[in-house]
Amino acid sequence: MLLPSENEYIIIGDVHGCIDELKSLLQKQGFSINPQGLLQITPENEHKSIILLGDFVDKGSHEKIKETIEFIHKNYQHLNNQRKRFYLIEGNHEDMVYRYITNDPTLVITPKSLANKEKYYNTVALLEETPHLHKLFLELYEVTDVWYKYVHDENFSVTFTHAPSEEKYLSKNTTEARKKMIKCVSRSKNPLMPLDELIPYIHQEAKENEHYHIFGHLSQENIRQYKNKICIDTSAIYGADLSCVIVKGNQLSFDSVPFENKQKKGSQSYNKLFDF
Ligand SMILES: [Mn+2]
Repeated sequence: MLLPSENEYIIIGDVHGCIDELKSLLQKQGFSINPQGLLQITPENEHKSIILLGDFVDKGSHEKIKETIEFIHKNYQHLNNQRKRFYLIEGNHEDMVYRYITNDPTLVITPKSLANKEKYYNTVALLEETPHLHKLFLELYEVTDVWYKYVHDENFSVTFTHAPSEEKYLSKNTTEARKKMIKCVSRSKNPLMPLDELIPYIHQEAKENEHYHIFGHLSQENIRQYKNKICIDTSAIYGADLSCVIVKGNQLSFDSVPFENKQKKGSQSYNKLFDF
């Protein structure tokens, strides 16, 4: 979906229940939050829009995932009241949680998949025991998009997707392309393979131009950029940072906030992108 180019965008990487860090990052970017948990629109920030790059659920604690869903839902309605200011991109975690809670018939249930459901998709149990959150999640899922594209002019554009994907799939709406933009080949199934070998297309297709592709999904120690390819998943839930990119006119800038230790962090051995 094409984004209106006259606005400024704050695009935030994989939240995974890091609600405190999400609020801190938004506050750092000029949004104060009122006692009801609503982001305040002011003359200083009214031209700014917020995009979450996918994977706002799972990995965090149930308590924090609950707060995250409620905060996003409330502010999605609030910020989009007058014009659209809040956008959600679908990540593989939203996709899988949706499939589990709607009993997707294409999900093959095996002992392994049930173990995975508990291990990787802990939001499912939370939604199954909390009808109110189940409803909020479904409403959010319905309004997600798989990609957004910002075009400033013929020299500068930015495409946003959750996962890195080959360029031939970017901004396409076929079932295959949508799948590829939501999830790439799994690292956990190929633990010994360097990431740059696992998804070689990302560096091979990278170009020295200002038609950027910004994605998350691959938790990294810091923002990773190679030419026009940028990963902004900086592992908030693993105790590192929650990061965003700000798009204004034909300029990109970055910002981050650290993990606040208000919930247990996950453990992760980093598999570095653009490690050459
Ligand atoms: Mn992901």
